[in-house]
Amino acid sequence: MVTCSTVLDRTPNKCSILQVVVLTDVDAPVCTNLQAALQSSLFGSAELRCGPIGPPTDRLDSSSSITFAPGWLDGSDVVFDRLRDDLPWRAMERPMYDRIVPVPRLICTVDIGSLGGTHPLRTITHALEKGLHARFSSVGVNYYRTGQDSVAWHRDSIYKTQRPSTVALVSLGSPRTLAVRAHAQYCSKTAETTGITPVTRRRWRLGHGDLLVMQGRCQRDWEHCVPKERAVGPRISLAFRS
Ligand SMILES: O=C(O)CCC(=O)C(=O)O
Repeated sequence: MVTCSTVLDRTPNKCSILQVVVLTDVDAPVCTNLQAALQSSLFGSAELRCGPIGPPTDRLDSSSSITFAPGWLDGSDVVFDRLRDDLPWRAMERPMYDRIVPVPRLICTVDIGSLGGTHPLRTITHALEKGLHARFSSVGVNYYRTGQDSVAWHRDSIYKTQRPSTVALVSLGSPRTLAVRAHAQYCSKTAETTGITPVTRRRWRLGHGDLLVMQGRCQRDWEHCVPKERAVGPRISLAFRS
């Protein structure tokens, strides 16, 4: 079912977008069972358990840091299967130049308060809130059906709040690369004021049950993406934003 349609201004010589989003409910999961597509990790089939969250593991600069915790979530197989099967996945379209193009992944936003007390997303949210001293009322969930699904370079829109932010990504399913690079404005401003261009690009391989947290000015001064890849299985990412 299409829940919101795009409206184009079709005045001659003009094609501007008045309203941008097309959301289409996707009835059936699009991929095969995780077990068939993924070699199960050592702890993937264990009972759900979240690990501790330590201090940042990587500094991007003096105000932005990354905490990478491989294998943070035990029991990831069950979480993957449940989210894939139960969430109301939606296909989305967006304008790009003068065309409307599909967003290359399925998406869903979950209101944590609407979930039952034993839902795995609640358990994960509580562990993240405790470990990061942050509040997360909703979670954006991405479903990458194949390696051709991806997310382009972007900053999460919370950067507009001007405050330091916390974005926690929990990765389930096939490993994918998360790349981070300095935002163009930040690069030129830093180079102008200090004469030094910041270290521009970092990458992390996010596997089944891994956690990666971006903190400080990561969303303002840096941008991130999940590039397309060949021959990878399905992946779900949970994006918690403070
Ligand atoms: O899938 C990921 O790990 C990243 C997701 C992301 O960048 C986003 O949802 O904005």
